[in-house]
Order: sequence, then C-alpha cells, then structure tokens
Amino acid sequence: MRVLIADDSLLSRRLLEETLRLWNYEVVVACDGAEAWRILDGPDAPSLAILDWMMPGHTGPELCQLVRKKAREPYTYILLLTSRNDKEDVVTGMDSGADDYITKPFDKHELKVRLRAGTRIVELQEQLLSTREALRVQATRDYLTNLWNRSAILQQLERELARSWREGEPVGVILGDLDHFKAINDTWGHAAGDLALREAAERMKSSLRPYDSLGRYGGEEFLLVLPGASLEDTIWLADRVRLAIRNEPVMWQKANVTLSCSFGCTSGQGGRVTADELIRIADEALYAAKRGGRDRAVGRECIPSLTTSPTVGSAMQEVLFNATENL
Ligand code: GH3
Ligand code: MG
Ligand code: MG
Repeated sequence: MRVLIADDSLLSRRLLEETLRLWNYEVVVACDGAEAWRILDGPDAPSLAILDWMMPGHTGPELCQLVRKKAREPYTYILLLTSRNDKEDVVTGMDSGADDYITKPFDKHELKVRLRAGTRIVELQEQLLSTREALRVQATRDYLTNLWNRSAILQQLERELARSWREGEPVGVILGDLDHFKAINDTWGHAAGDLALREAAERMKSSLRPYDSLGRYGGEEFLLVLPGASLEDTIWLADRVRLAIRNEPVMWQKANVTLSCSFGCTSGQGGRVTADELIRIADEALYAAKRGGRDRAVGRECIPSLTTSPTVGSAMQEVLFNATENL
C-alpha cells in the first residue's frame, strides 16, 4: 500500500517515513502543502495520505477540501497529523474531509492501528470498484461472443447519430444475419452453433475499422455501426465482412462447417433520420438479401423527407444489389 507523508518538519517526516517503511508501506514524501497537492492531484496518487496540519503552500485541512472536491476514484483516505488536540480543531479537521487524525508526537501503536483501519477502507473500496467494473462489463457485453449486447450497441448508434448531427457526417448501419443457422444447430448440435457464432463475431471484428462498433443484436443477428460511412462505404465494408465469414469453414470436431451471412446496409445522418428508422431500413435490405439468395450485402438508401410531418417519414430508394456472383 502506497502512503503519502506530507510534513514540512524534516524530523517528523523522517521519523514517519522510517516507521512506515519498517511496516512495509511504500512511502511517497512531500515537504509542503503545494508539493502534496501536486502528488494527490496527479495520475498515480497514493490512496492513503498522512497530512500535517500546519504546512506552507496548503494546510492539511485545505488539502482535505481540495481532495474531496475533486472526488477522485479510488478514494483517498486521509489522516491529519496535528499537535493540536483541542476538540474544536479536531472537528474542523474532520469537517474539511479528513477520515481520522493523530496527534504529534505520535504514538507508534496508535499510528499502526489507525493506518490499518485506513488500509482496510481503501482495500474495501478497491474491491467495490472492481465489482462495479465487472457489473458494468456484464451489463454491456454479450456473454457468448463478448461483443456489445443489444442495448449497448443501440446506445452506440444513438451516440454516433448525435455526433453525426453535429459534424454533418453520415453513419453507416449494417444488420447481419447468419444464413441457415438453424441447420448448423440441427446438424452439428448447439455447441457447434455457439462456436460458429463466436467465430463469426471474431471474423466480423477483425474486418472492421478501429472506430466501428459491432454488437450482437439478437440470436444470430449482428448490428454494425460505422461512423462517417456513406452507403457505398457501408456496402463495401459489409461485403468485406461477408467474405471474411464465408471464406474459411469453421472447424468442429474435425468437420468443416460452412458459414455464410446476409447483410442489409443503409446510411443516414443524425437529425435527419432516427436510429429506429435506420434499423428498419437495414432490416428491409437484409430481408431483400435473404430473398435474393443469401450470402450477399444489399444496400438501401435512406432519403430524409424534406417535410417534418411524422406521417411522411423517410422515403427509401433501393439502390444497390450486391456484390457477388458467388451464391
Ligand atoms: P435464415 O438464413 O433465413 O436466417 O435462416 P436461419 O436458420 O438462420 O434462421 P432462423 O431464424 O430460422 O433460425 C435461427 C436459429 O439461430 C434458431 C436458433 O436456435 C439459433 N440461435 C439463436 N441464438 C443462438 C445461440 O446463442 N446459440 C446457438 N447455438 N443457436 C442460436
Ligand atoms: Mg439466420
Ligand atoms: Mg435471424
């Protein structure tokens, strides 16, 4: 555990430093309040701090206030070091945001147990933070493919549409659906189907640009969000993903399982079209791709209506039929 010792008295600083090192704490030292704040405000700030009350630069209570105002995570546990033991001063110190205090000259046993209490709080808080992070991952990731889950990818689409509105750039949207996937489950079993889903997800991910987003939209359906992509770019990318999926069979217990995917593509700009409309248009294009024989990417342009009447909606125009002769 790293501990900051901030004290302008050389003697007191040395004594504290030596004692803490003996107890196996990793010690960081500051000679005044300004230096202490630079450390506490820095990227690698210790989670435990022992701050002298009276220091040039900033006093201990002032530092407490600065730290609490910043509300950094993980939490900084602060012990104020004071030669005052007047009750009112203690109240002022704790009021400014200190967690505990110890009077100078310090008693080693007392310092030891107070530091132990601080360490416990800091460790508990670290556990809470990592649990919260794990929950956040669980809430946004699909357990099978580790892609974004449906609600997370929809949020990304909303976010990209808001950005595209500000920047006047389009957003490409692709809906992909694995072909005859039920037959894979029926022929090879559910575990083979799961493997094929994971493999398809990997292949999709590796054919995208770093700033594209990919999520599992449903059972064997995927949603891809491509910032800045025109319809032409979107179809081109969908076809690249399509080839990555179908070019190599998936190996399942020494058998070759062939895999292919159909794609519906569209592109639109935030403020002119909603996420729901883009998905509906992509879904219609996907349906056309299935009808047309599968293993293909079909694009439909989304032409925003010039009127704002909700009954008019977006006019659509089917523009492009993929791509490959390879059916
Ligand atoms: P199409 O080409 O028209 O899309 O045909 P399809 O067989 O892919 O479509 P259908 O909707 O009939 O079947 C989808 C199948 O995907 C049925 C369902 O059991 C399977 N599926 C959905 N989620 C999972 C999953 O997590 N794991 C596995 N193994 N199968 C899944
Ligand atoms: Mg399917
Ligand atoms: Mg489906």
